[in-house]
Amino acid sequence: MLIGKPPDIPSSEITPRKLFDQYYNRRRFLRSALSTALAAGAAAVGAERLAEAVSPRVTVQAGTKLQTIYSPLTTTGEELTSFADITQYNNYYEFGVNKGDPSKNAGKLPTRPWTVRVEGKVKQPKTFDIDALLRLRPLEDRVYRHRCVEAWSMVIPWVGYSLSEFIRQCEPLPSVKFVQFLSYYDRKVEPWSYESTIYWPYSEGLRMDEAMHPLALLTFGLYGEVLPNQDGAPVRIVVPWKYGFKSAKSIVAVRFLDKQPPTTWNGMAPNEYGFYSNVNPNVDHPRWSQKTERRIGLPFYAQRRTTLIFNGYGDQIASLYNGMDLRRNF
Ligand SMILES: Nc1nc2c(c(=O)[nH]1)N[C@H]1C(S)=C(S)[C@@H](COP(=O)(O)O)O[C@H]1N2
Ligand SMILES: [Mo]
Repeated sequence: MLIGKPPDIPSSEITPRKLFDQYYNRRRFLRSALSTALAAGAAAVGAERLAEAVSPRVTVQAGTKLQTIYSPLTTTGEELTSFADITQYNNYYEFGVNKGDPSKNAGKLPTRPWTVRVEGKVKQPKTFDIDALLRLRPLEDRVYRHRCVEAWSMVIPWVGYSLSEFIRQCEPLPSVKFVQFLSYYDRKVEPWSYESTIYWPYSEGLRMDEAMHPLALLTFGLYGEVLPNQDGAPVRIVVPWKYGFKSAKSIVAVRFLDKQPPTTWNGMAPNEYGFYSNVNPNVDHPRWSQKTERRIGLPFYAQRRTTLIFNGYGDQIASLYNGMDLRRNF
């Protein structure tokens, strides 16, 4: 974990929330030291670039800290899910179908060098280097609820900035209606992908107005550190009012389109996974209820809770769906 246990607090009293508050306080003092560290990191990346021709693609060391600022868009009031649960209970089918598989198997995902291609209806196609993306905007700490379509949930302190900030840099044409995200796929690195009959690479998409909403996050880290590979390193999408599968991991391409793109889960089972997939307790999955969810990491008697429409973000995003039948457009 990120910080050691302060000597004056018994470990029984340290909730993840307390840990994070302490972590915030410490960071206020450490900020200048951290920006120096970030600059040093950038220099190291430059050196790595030179070595690229002779050395294999590499993974950025787990635990690398990111310099962050507070975001008013953070969701407050709920206890954070522990770092252990966030990084050991994952859906990342390229690395296996069981929750514990990605943390065991994703170690070899090469996260440097890494680029994100921008394609489709844009002023000009371009490619962003991950380290340029990391410096595009100040990185924010944003705590969001995370609701999987499988009816479990977490509260995750992500690090990133609004996807809209990135999209503006992509210069999409005025005719663009949708944006598609494509995940990294290499069957040699991800032989577990054969366990499922999904169409690879993993593909997801959003309507442009959804993607431009400030809550949609281009995500580089969690708990103040670079994303662990199993959580979608080095860059992923997070859309907190939608089921988790809309949030594609390890993005290598972003495509701007005038038509709705094909997406992995919708293509596999369109009656089970709609394109919109807004969290909605009133529309059950054909095989199970969506009315309640299980909060991961709590004692079993405290796990069950009512699922909130739009995962509780309705005040901010419901107007995106004015006049739409959410049963039909599930
Ligand atoms: N490339 C890719 N992205 C993915 C998935 C996946 O299997 N492959 N699973 C999705 C699902 S179903 C969920 S719930 C979230 C899980 O994110 P987490 O493991 O960081 O909690 O990632 C989503 N993004
Ligand atoms: Mo999910």
